[in-house]
Amino acid sequence: MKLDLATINSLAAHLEKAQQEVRAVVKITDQHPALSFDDAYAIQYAIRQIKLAQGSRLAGLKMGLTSHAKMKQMGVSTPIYGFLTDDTACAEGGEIDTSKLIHPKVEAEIAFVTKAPLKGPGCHIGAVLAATDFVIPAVEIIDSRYENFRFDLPSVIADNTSAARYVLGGRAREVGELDLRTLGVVMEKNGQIVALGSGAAVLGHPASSVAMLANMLAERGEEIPAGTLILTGGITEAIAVAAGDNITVRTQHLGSVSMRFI
Ligand code: OOG
Ligand code: MG
Repeated sequence: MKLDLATINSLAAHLEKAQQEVRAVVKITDQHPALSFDDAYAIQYAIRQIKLAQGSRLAGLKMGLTSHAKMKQMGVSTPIYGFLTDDTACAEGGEIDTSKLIHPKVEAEIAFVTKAPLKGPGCHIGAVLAATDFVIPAVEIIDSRYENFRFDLPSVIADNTSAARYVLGGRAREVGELDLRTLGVVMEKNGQIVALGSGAAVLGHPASSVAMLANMLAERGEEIPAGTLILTGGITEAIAVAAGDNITVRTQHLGSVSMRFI
C-alpha cells in the first residue's frame, strides 16, 4: 500500500501526541492493515520532522531487533532502524522520570561513533570497523506507544522503534583493542542479575548491525555521516522497569552504565 501524504502526516502526529501525553494507543496496523515498510518509515520520518520543528536535534541512529533474544521476545524476525534526539539523552548515574513514560523497558547495548561516512549497498563489518572512532556502552530505554507493548513490524517502525531515552556511560574505547563478539554484558536490577549475554548476540558481531544500517539507509539514498552515534540493538531481552528501580549494566572492558528510575 502507498499511503497519501495527509494520512502519513496524521499518523505521525497521532503517535507523537501519544508520546507527549504518555498514553498508549492501538497499533496503527489495526486501522491500516496493509501498511507497508515504506509507509512505516515515511511515518517515522514525518515524526522526525515534527520533533526537529519543535526544536529537538538529531543525536544519532539506532538499530532494533538485532538479537535473537529481542526478536523472540517481540515475535518478529527483521531488524529495524530509528533515530535518537538530543532531548532523550540521560546522564550516566542520573534519574529517569517514569511519569513521562508509558511502560519503560531497558536494554543493554553497544554504541558506535563513526569517524568517516558509511555508505551501502555492500557495507560490511570491515568497512564499519575502519570507520569507527570508538565504541561506548549504552542503555536504551524503550517505551512503545502501543498498548501492552504489542506490535507488528510496520507499527513499530512507524513508532520510531519504541525509542524513548538512552544513557551512554562507562568508557569509550577503540575497536581495535576489543573482540566485540566475546565481550560479556551483565544487567543488574536492584542488585540482582536479570539478563546477560555477549556482543555476538547482535547479528554475530555488533559491527554487522551498523553495516546493516548503512545498507538499509542506502535503499533510501542515504548514508551514515561521520560523527554519528549508533545504538546497535539490545543484546538481551528488554527488562521492564518502574519507579524505584536501579539499573546497572556492566560491560567487559567498557565499564558500567547506571541509572535510577523515579
Ligand atoms: C522495538 C525496539 C527494539 C532493540 O534494541 O532491539 C530495540 C521494541 O522492542 O520495542 O530498540
Ligand atoms: Mg534498543
